[in-house]
Amino acid sequence: MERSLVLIKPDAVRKNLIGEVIKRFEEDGLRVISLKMLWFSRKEVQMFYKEHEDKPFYDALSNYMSSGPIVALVLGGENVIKRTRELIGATDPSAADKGTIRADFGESITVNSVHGSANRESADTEISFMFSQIEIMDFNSGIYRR
Ligand code: IDP
Ligand code: MG
Repeated sequence: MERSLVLIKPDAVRKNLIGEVIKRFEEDGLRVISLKMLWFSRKEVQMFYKEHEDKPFYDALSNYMSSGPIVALVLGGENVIKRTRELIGATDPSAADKGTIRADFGESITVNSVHGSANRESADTEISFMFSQIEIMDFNSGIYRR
């Protein structure tokens, strides 16, 4: 079954939205198969977002993502990557569809509350960066059947 890496970013943690964000994924039928809280150093943010190292926003992104604690989740489910990105909404909250997490809570194109993996390859890389294998539940085990 497909997996995605989600980060509840520092602004959302600061605004007390951890439960609200997780609720949106759970209500869509997606499953939390791992979860933890941590505080990225700038260097760790830069490793996580290495694909953006040449972008003009890399420095601002590094500052923002290391400004406070985040919550990292692994979600499992059918089409979880696409469904998660739909629930999160477009990168720029002002352009995101009504009812998406970023439209409801994002503050700017940088401070946009949540990260979701873009594709399977990124999901695998990001999950391995954030979690060890024994921290991730087996989505195919019986406990995840409804
Ligand atoms: P995504 O999070 O929607 O996949 P990406 O293009 O992968 O968007 O960018 C990663 C993160 O970098 C965004 O979520 C946002 O926090 C920040 N970011 C992206 N584009 C811009 C921009 O044009 N200006 C400032 N910050 C940006
Ligand atoms: Mg991205």
